[in-house]
Amino acid sequence: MLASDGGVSGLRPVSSAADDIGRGDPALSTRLTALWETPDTWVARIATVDHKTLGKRYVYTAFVFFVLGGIEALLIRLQLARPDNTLISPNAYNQLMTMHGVTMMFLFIQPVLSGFSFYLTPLMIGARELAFPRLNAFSYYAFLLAGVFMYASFAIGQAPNAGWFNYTPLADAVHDPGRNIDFYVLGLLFLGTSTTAGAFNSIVTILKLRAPGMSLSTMPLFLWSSLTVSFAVVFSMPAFTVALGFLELERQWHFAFFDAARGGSALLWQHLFWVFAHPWVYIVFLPATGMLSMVIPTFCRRPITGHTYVALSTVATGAIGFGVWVHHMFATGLPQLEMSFFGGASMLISIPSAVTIFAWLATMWYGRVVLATPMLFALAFIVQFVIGGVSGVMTAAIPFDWQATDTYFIVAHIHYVLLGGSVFGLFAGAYYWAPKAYGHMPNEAVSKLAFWLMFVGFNVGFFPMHMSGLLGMPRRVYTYAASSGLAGLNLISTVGAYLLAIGIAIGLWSLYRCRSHGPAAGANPWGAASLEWLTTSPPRPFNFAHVPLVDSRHPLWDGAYSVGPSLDGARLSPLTTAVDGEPVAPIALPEDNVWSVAIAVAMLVAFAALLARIDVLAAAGFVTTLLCLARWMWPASAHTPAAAEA
Ligand code: HEM
Ligand SMILES: [Cu+2]
Repeated sequence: MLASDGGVSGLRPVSSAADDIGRGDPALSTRLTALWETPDTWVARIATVDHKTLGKRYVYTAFVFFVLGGIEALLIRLQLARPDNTLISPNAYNQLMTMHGVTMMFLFIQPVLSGFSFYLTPLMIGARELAFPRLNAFSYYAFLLAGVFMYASFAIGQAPNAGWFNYTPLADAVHDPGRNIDFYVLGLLFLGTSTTAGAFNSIVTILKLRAPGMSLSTMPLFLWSSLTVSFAVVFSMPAFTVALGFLELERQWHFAFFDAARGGSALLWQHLFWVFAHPWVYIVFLPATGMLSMVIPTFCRRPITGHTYVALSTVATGAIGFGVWVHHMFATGLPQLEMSFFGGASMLISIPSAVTIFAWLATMWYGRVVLATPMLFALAFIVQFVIGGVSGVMTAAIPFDWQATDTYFIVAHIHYVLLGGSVFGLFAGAYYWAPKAYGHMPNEAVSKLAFWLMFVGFNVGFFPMHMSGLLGMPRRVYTYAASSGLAGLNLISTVGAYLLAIGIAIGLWSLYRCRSHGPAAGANPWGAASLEWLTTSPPRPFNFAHVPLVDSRHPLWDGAYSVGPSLDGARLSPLTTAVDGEPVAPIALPEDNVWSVAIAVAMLVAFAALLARIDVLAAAGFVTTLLCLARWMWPASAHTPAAAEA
């Protein structure tokens, strides 16, 4: 598609053959559609395992949680706009502040990035589905129901209230006797099953379902991020699961894991939590860098500089991320020598991130930058992430951390990384891939307005928090005294937050609108290089009519792909070797089914019963879960496809 179609000047597809695959053969299209399409009925829609449908559902659901978390943030900022404000009670403030953090970290940013990855991965690797489509459906429903479960806490006025990291002894049954913490613990245990299942799904898909010829060294960088964070989930989640399990055992059945008076250790929670949660910070950040590594080369019209180093840096960040957790515990009185190692490791980890940033800068330096909306978000990401990185390295210095910890300096730091970084990267990706998913271009003028409001609002809102923090404004307090001299900075922060919120609202609206409005996008509106731009926009139910065979990091720029077999005898996708992408055989993928949903519902019943302390019902829920699982795994003899014709 030429630039004039998309309204973005300066972009031209390099390969004009881009959207030709499978167009010439309508009979083939019909055959494949019959195999892969989900019928248009309610039951079928619930039972669907289509990665594009589920990926979009993931993203929409996560954005609903983003809006909820955003409303909580706006209430917090309203309360803090003036000193000695009485709008929100201390008790309500604790719940809003905790649910804001929990929502943003667990119900929004990780699921939304996963949703993108479930939608995009098969398209990027030339496959027809994820490796485990039914597991993907389970992941989605478990995520949805775990989120609903946690939000149900507001209905009885007992939302989690001990901060997103839920420290003991504050969170034990003595100090927090309501159901608040049980919602946190049981909800996150439930959600963890979804996250873990999704991680295994990504790992196997990326390693085994790549198009023939796509080796690890030629696969797109976004997939290196997905692969890295999926491994990080697999290795970090168990620590959190153990911590949550211990806490619930202590709260309900009087075990003594964290109670110092009975021989437990309150710090045990902090260790287990941060062994998980520091990697989590990368789990919710690296996918956004992966998105940038796709966006930047496209809008610089050249391959990324140092592809291999960016891939290695991603893996290195994921790995070193497991060795820095104690930097969250510098103020707990651990031995000096031990802490200094963690301080050093925390500084070290900035090196791979710097490598990635320099690779992007070099790409821009040698390329011809086109300032379309995705690229603007990418540039803002770089600026804001560098600021967040600098404040991060500052807090890795232990004496500085002692001054800054538990102040708004930290609130500024985390938002520069997670909002200025992850969320801006996410918007870069959303504007970049929306034309693929919807087939229409977003309105450039409205998108740019959204960008500038977000950029200005974010920096006006959050930069002053560095100052208010250094001046002594503690985090997690519901108000401050007029005499503290913090009123001016807080008012500025509140104004910025509301500007940011307006920008986000306009941005989300403009993205949603291009579902049905705007110029047609065509297969490859940005003239991008990777395989997802080879198929139609929006992609058909079977993604690719013919298996693409690839031989390059930039197949659409080099024209280095060819048309493989159509595999139209059953639901088939090619299986390849993990490293080189040598073809093995086509594999058959499962049909739509309702058991994934049934399992998620049975688990919801079990967790709700644990919360309500109805042990018999909880046991029944878990047994039903196992029965549904057995039914799910039962071999479907009638449908086993005959040996696939290659
Ligand atoms: C929509 C714009 C946002 C605004 C205006 C905002 C505002 C705030 C404020 C004022 C606090 C401090 C509350 C306190 O310490 O009393 C806070 C805490 C926090 N925010 Fe945000 N935030 C926003 C978006 C995000 C996003 C996108 C994320 C993560 C992806 C995030 C993650 C957190 C976390 C983890 C905390 C710490 C909660 C705790 O102390 O337990 N926020 N936010
Ligand atoms: Cu950390």
